[in-house]
Amino acid sequence: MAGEKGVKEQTLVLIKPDAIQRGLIGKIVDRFEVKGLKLAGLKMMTLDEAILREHYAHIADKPFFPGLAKFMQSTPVIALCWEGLDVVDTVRRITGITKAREAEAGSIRGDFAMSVSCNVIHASDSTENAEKEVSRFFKVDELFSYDKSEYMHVYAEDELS
Ligand code: IDP
Ligand code: MG
Repeated sequence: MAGEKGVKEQTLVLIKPDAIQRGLIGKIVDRFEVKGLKLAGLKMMTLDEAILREHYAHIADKPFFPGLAKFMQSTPVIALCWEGLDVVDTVRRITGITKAREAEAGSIRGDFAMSVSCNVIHASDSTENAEKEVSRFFKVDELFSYDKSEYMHVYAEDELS
């Protein structure tokens, strides 16, 4: 059974600096688009210390954090808000596990990366965190609500309600 948000559930993806440098933006966006997800927001931004500390609060005391922060600030990142039924879990599955060289083939990290820290994208790990992260990276007027005609082919009628 779908979560209470149904097809309007949202999640945050960040395209990280390694993917920007390696020219993978289009390929990464394509994975989510062809899956049938709806893009609700997209922007390029540089991450300051404050947003990084908040976003990575759960690992801010790890020895690798300073290196990770430097990496995440080495280029702008691209923030995307994707929408769909159970989208948080779906996007995590498409993303693959943190240690990219061991991530499942077919996942984005499994197909495009080898590193633990340079693992091409971030994806929210729970519906609770997704809500916080979407509002951390997007202002209300940067998120868009619109009809996607393709949805009538992506979902069954009862899943859309
Ligand atoms: P996740 O991105 O798969 O959710 P988290 O544990 O939330 O993984 O860690 C956030 C990010 O911190 C990872 O995507 C990766 O870039 C970096 N990271 C996590 N663990 C390590 C590590 O052991 N060494 C270096 N970087 C790490
Ligand atoms: Mg995480």
